[in-house]
Amino acid sequence: METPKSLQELTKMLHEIFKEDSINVEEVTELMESYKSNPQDWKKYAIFDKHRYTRNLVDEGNGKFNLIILCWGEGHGSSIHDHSDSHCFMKMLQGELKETQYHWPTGEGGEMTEKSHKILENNSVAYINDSIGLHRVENVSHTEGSISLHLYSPPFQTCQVFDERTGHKTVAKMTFWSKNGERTPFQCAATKENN
Ligand code: 2CO
Ligand code: FE2
Repeated sequence: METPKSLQELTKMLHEIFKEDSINVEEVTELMESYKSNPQDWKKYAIFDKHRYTRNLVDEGNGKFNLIILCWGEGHGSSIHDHSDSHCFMKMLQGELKETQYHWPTGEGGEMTEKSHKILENNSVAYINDSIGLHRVENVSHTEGSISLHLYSPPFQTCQVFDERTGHKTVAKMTFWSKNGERTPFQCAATKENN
Protein backbone atom coordinates (compact mmCIF):
# COMPACT_ATOMS: atom_id res chain seq x y z
CA MET A 1 0.00 0.00 0.00
CA GLU A 2 1.13 3.54 -0.72
CA THR A 3 2.28 5.86 2.05
CA PRO A 4 -0.08 8.78 2.71
CA LYS A 5 1.85 12.04 2.38
CA SER A 6 -0.69 14.12 4.27
CA LEU A 7 -3.62 13.75 6.63
CA GLN A 8 -5.86 14.49 3.66
CA GLU A 9 -4.34 11.59 1.71
CA LEU A 10 -4.64 9.34 4.75
CA THR A 11 -8.33 10.25 5.04
CA LYS A 12 -8.91 9.37 1.37
CA MET A 13 -7.21 6.01 1.81
CA LEU A 14 -9.27 5.28 4.92
CA HIS A 15 -12.44 5.99 2.93
CA GLU A 16 -11.33 3.30 0.45
CA ILE A 17 -10.54 0.72 3.15
CA PHE A 18 -13.81 1.30 4.99
CA LYS A 19 -15.90 0.68 1.87
CA GLU A 20 -15.41 -3.01 2.70
CA ASP A 21 -17.80 -4.54 5.21
CA SER A 22 -15.16 -6.16 7.37
CA ILE A 23 -12.06 -4.32 8.45
CA ASN A 24 -8.56 -5.57 9.04
CA VAL A 25 -7.19 -4.07 12.26
CA GLU A 26 -3.58 -4.62 11.23
CA GLU A 27 -4.06 -2.97 7.86
CA VAL A 28 -5.64 0.14 9.38
CA THR A 29 -2.96 0.28 12.10
CA GLU A 30 -0.15 0.07 9.56
CA LEU A 31 -1.73 2.67 7.29
CA MET A 32 -2.20 5.14 10.16
CA GLU A 33 1.34 4.45 11.37
CA SER A 34 2.78 5.11 7.92
CA TYR A 35 1.51 8.70 7.93
CA LYS A 36 4.23 10.90 9.46
CA SER A 37 2.59 13.65 11.42
CA ASN A 38 2.90 17.10 9.85
CA PRO A 39 1.36 19.99 11.85
CA GLN A 40 0.55 21.85 8.60
CA ASP A 41 -2.04 19.13 7.86
CA TRP A 42 -3.90 19.24 11.13
CA LYS A 43 -3.24 22.56 12.90
CA LYS A 44 -6.69 23.94 12.04
CA TYR A 45 -8.27 21.12 14.05
CA ALA A 46 -5.95 21.39 17.02
CA ILE A 47 -7.99 23.60 19.35
CA PHE A 48 -7.09 23.27 23.03
CA ASP A 49 -9.13 24.13 26.10
CA LYS A 50 -7.61 25.09 29.45
CA HIS A 51 -9.77 22.75 31.49
CA ARG A 52 -10.13 19.44 29.68
CA TYR A 53 -9.22 17.58 26.56
CA THR A 54 -11.11 18.56 23.40
CA ARG A 55 -12.62 16.41 20.62
CA ASN A 56 -12.39 17.96 17.15
CA LEU A 57 -14.15 16.30 14.24
CA VAL A 58 -12.04 15.95 11.10
CA ASP A 59 -14.08 13.60 8.91
CA GLU A 60 -17.30 11.60 9.08
CA GLY A 61 -15.99 8.75 6.96
CA ASN A 62 -19.14 8.34 4.85
CA GLY A 63 -20.98 7.18 7.94
CA LYS A 64 -18.55 4.28 8.40
CA PHE A 65 -16.10 5.93 10.80
CA ASN A 66 -15.31 9.15 12.62
CA LEU A 67 -11.87 10.71 12.44
CA ILE A 68 -11.31 12.99 15.42
CA ILE A 69 -8.37 15.03 16.69
CA LEU A 70 -8.05 15.12 20.45
CA CYS A 71 -6.04 17.87 22.15
CA TRP A 72 -4.77 17.10 25.63
CA GLY A 73 -3.44 19.96 27.71
CA GLU A 74 -0.81 19.35 30.37
CA GLY A 75 -2.19 16.92 32.96
CA HIS A 76 -5.49 16.38 31.10
CA GLY A 77 -6.92 12.86 31.03
CA SER A 78 -10.07 10.87 30.33
CA SER A 79 -12.03 8.81 32.81
CA ILE A 80 -11.99 5.02 32.46
CA HIS A 81 -14.34 4.23 29.56
CA ASP A 82 -15.46 1.73 26.96
CA HIS A 83 -15.89 2.25 23.19
CA SER A 84 -19.53 1.24 22.62
CA ASP A 85 -18.62 -1.90 20.66
CA SER A 86 -16.60 0.06 18.11
CA HIS A 87 -13.02 -0.22 16.94
CA CYS A 88 -10.78 2.49 18.40
CA PHE A 89 -7.50 3.41 16.69
CA MET A 90 -5.44 6.14 18.24
CA LYS A 91 -2.43 7.71 16.51
CA MET A 92 -0.09 10.20 18.15
CA LEU A 93 0.38 13.43 16.20
CA GLN A 94 2.33 15.39 18.80
CA GLY A 95 3.81 14.65 22.23
CA GLU A 96 3.07 11.50 24.22
CA LEU A 97 0.11 9.98 26.03
CA LYS A 98 -0.16 7.31 28.70
CA GLU A 99 -2.74 4.59 28.06
CA THR A 100 -3.80 2.42 30.99
CA GLN A 101 -6.00 -0.55 30.15
CA TYR A 102 -8.40 -2.06 32.71
CA HIS A 103 -10.41 -5.25 32.94
CA TRP A 104 -14.19 -4.93 32.87
CA PRO A 105 -15.52 -4.77 36.45
CA THR A 106 -16.84 -8.10 37.79
CA GLY A 107 -20.03 -6.61 39.15
CA GLU A 108 -19.06 -7.26 42.76
CA GLY A 109 -17.97 -3.69 43.38
CA GLY A 110 -14.48 -2.81 44.54
CA GLU A 111 -11.43 -1.36 42.89
CA MET A 112 -10.99 -1.84 39.15
CA THR A 113 -7.97 -3.85 38.09
CA GLU A 114 -5.29 -2.64 35.70
CA LYS A 115 -4.47 -4.86 32.76
CA SER A 116 -1.49 -2.97 31.30
CA HIS A 117 -0.13 0.48 30.68
CA LYS A 118 2.12 2.03 28.10
CA ILE A 119 3.44 5.33 26.81
CA LEU A 120 2.36 6.11 23.25
CA GLU A 121 5.14 7.86 21.42
CA ASN A 122 4.79 10.25 18.52
CA ASN A 123 3.45 8.66 15.31
CA SER A 124 2.63 5.35 17.01
CA VAL A 125 -0.84 3.80 16.81
CA ALA A 126 -2.70 2.02 19.63
CA TYR A 127 -5.81 -0.11 19.21
CA ILE A 128 -8.56 -1.11 21.64
CA ASN A 129 -12.10 -2.48 21.57
CA ASP A 130 -14.50 -3.66 24.27
CA SER A 131 -13.30 -7.28 24.12
CA ILE A 132 -9.75 -6.14 24.89
CA GLY A 133 -11.01 -4.04 27.80
CA LEU A 134 -11.40 -0.48 29.01
CA HIS A 135 -8.90 2.34 29.14
CA ARG A 136 -7.92 5.68 30.56
CA VAL A 137 -5.77 8.03 28.47
CA GLU A 138 -3.70 10.82 30.04
CA ASN A 139 -1.19 13.47 29.10
CA VAL A 140 1.15 13.10 32.04
CA SER A 141 3.47 15.88 30.83
CA HIS A 142 3.66 19.06 32.89
CA THR A 143 5.23 21.03 30.07
CA GLU A 144 3.78 19.92 26.73
CA GLY A 145 0.36 19.49 25.15
CA SER A 146 -0.39 16.24 23.30
CA ILE A 147 -2.41 15.71 20.13
CA SER A 148 -3.85 12.40 18.92
CA LEU A 149 -5.88 11.27 15.93
CA HIS A 150 -8.69 8.80 16.72
CA LEU A 151 -10.60 6.62 14.33
CA TYR A 152 -13.83 5.06 15.64
CA SER A 153 -15.77 2.58 13.57
CA PRO A 154 -18.72 2.52 13.58
CA PRO A 155 -19.07 6.08 14.93
CA PHE A 156 -20.66 6.41 18.39
CA GLN A 157 -22.06 9.28 20.45
CA THR A 158 -22.16 7.83 23.96
CA CYS A 159 -19.90 5.57 25.98
CA GLN A 160 -19.84 4.13 29.47
CA VAL A 161 -17.56 5.64 32.08
CA PHE A 162 -16.40 3.80 35.17
CA ASP A 163 -15.51 4.77 38.72
CA GLU A 164 -12.05 3.34 39.40
CA ARG A 165 -12.81 2.71 43.10
CA THR A 166 -16.12 0.89 42.71
CA GLY A 167 -16.49 -0.13 39.05
CA HIS A 168 -19.82 1.74 39.01
CA LYS A 169 -20.72 2.80 35.48
CA THR A 170 -22.64 5.71 33.99
CA VAL A 171 -23.37 6.79 30.43
CA ALA A 172 -21.54 9.82 29.03
CA LYS A 173 -22.50 11.78 25.95
CA MET A 174 -19.58 12.66 23.71
CA THR A 175 -19.53 16.02 22.01
CA PHE A 176 -17.32 17.90 19.57
CA TRP A 177 -15.40 21.01 20.53
CA SER A 178 -15.09 21.83 16.84
CA LYS A 179 -16.18 20.39 13.52
CA ASN A 180 -14.08 20.87 10.42
CA GLY A 181 -11.97 23.47 12.21
CA GLU A 182 -14.96 25.53 13.40
CA ARG A 183 -15.85 25.81 17.07
CA THR A 184 -19.20 24.10 17.77
CA PRO A 185 -21.90 26.46 19.06
CA PHE A 186 -22.28 26.58 22.84
CA GLN A 187 -24.38 23.77 24.27
CA CYS A 188 -26.54 23.85 27.38
CA ALA A 189 -24.73 23.31 30.66
CA ALA A 190 -26.47 19.97 31.27
CA THR A 191 -24.48 18.22 28.54
CA LYS A 192 -21.32 16.65 29.70
CA GLU A 193 -18.45 17.14 27.28
CA ASN A 194 -15.98 14.30 26.95
CA ASN A 195 -15.89 11.53 29.51
N1 2CO B 1 -12.33 7.47 23.71
C1 2CO B 1 -12.04 8.80 24.18
C2 2CO B 1 -12.83 9.85 23.42
O1 2CO B 1 -13.15 9.64 22.25
C3 2CO B 1 -10.59 9.16 24.06
S1 2CO B 1 -9.49 7.94 24.70
O2 2CO B 1 -8.94 7.16 23.35
O3 2CO B 1 -9.78 6.33 22.76
O4 2CO B 1 -13.14 10.90 23.99
FE1 FE2 C 1 -10.90 5.86 24.48
